Parts: sequence; C-alpha cells; structure tokens
Amino acid sequence: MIRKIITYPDKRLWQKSKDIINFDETLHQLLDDMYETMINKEGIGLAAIQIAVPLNVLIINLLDEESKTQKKEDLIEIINPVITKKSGKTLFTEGCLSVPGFYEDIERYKQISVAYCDRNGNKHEKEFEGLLAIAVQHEIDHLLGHLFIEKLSYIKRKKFEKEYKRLQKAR
Ligand code: Y12
Ligand code: CO
Repeated sequence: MIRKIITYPDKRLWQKSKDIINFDETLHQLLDDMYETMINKEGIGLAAIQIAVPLNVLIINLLDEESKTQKKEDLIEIINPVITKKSGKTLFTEGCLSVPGFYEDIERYKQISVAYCDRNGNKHEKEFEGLLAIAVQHEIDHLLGHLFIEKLSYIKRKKFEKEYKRLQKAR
C-alpha cells in the first residue's frame, strides 16, 4: 500500500524513532509499504518516520549504474542501525521526499560502518562508501529526528525558509 509522506514543517519529523523488537509480519508489511511508497514518489531512500511511523527502519534503492534504473534486487533494508565507524569527508547535493523541491550540497562522512538487522532479525555489520554511505547517513539522521536542512549555514537556512514558504503557498 502506498502511504502518505509527511513533509517539513511537520513536527513528527523531529521525533526520535524506536528500535524494532519483533521481526514479524507487521514489520514486513511496513517494509513493503515503504518500498511501494518510495518507488511511487521516485525516491532512492526512505525512513519509516517519513510515513509517520517512528520506528528504526530505513530502505535504500540506488539506480543501477549501467541501466540507470532501480532494480529491486539492489534494495537495502536496514533495521535498528548503529554507525560503528566513520572516516573522511565528502560533499553531495542531497534531496529529500519530506522537503520537496529543495536540494543543497551537504557534507557527510565518506565511509561508514553500520551494525544493523535485516527483516528477519539477522545481525550484520557492513561498510558503506560512495553514494550509499551518503544515503545511509541521510536516512539514519531521519531516525534520530534530524533533517538535512539543519546542516545548512544560517544564511542558506533563512533563504530556504523563505523560498519553501513561497513554494508551499503556490501549491
Ligand atoms: C543521496 C542524498 C540523499 C538521499 C536520500 C533520499 N532522497 C530521495 O530519495 C529524494 C527524492 C526526491 C524525489 C523527488 O521527486 C522527483 O525527482 C520526481 C523530488 O522532487 C520533488 O519533490 C519536487 C525530491 C526528492 C539519498 C542519496
Ligand atoms: Co530524507
């Protein structure tokens, strides 16, 4: 089922999500709904709080480099993530389905290691780099109640607030 994506300035986006305890059918349905919603909105990453579910669940499905399409076999499901290592710095122009129409260069760690569970509760620890590392950090920030716009300079944030309000009125 496609769910509604909540958008800035919805207060629920500042909420800290809680860990999954039961790796059951309810979780599997949530993951499937998140995938359907993300694909429908042409996203490459989604955190559960973006559909108003405050649980530590995120998904990422980057474009396949060769075909430039999203392949379901590349879908990454991450539950209860914890960043265990981080190194280097990189800049990338980020966008977010919860902040529609706004894109800005954001600094992130270049490589990260993450301990997490899969949909069946099996534990993993994996190193991410490149665009995947950026996407995982962006989505983990959602689970912690943070948005990428918090990383903007004071001037850029002021400009964003003005422009975003103008866009919202026009919708
Ligand atoms: C790098 C940086 C950030 C991420 C997080 C995941 N972000 C997204 O999936 C953003 C998707 C997005 C899609 C939009 O819609 C279309 O392009 C049709 C969009 O445009 C509007 O809302 C107007 C904005 C963001 C992963 C990797
Ligand atoms: Co986002």
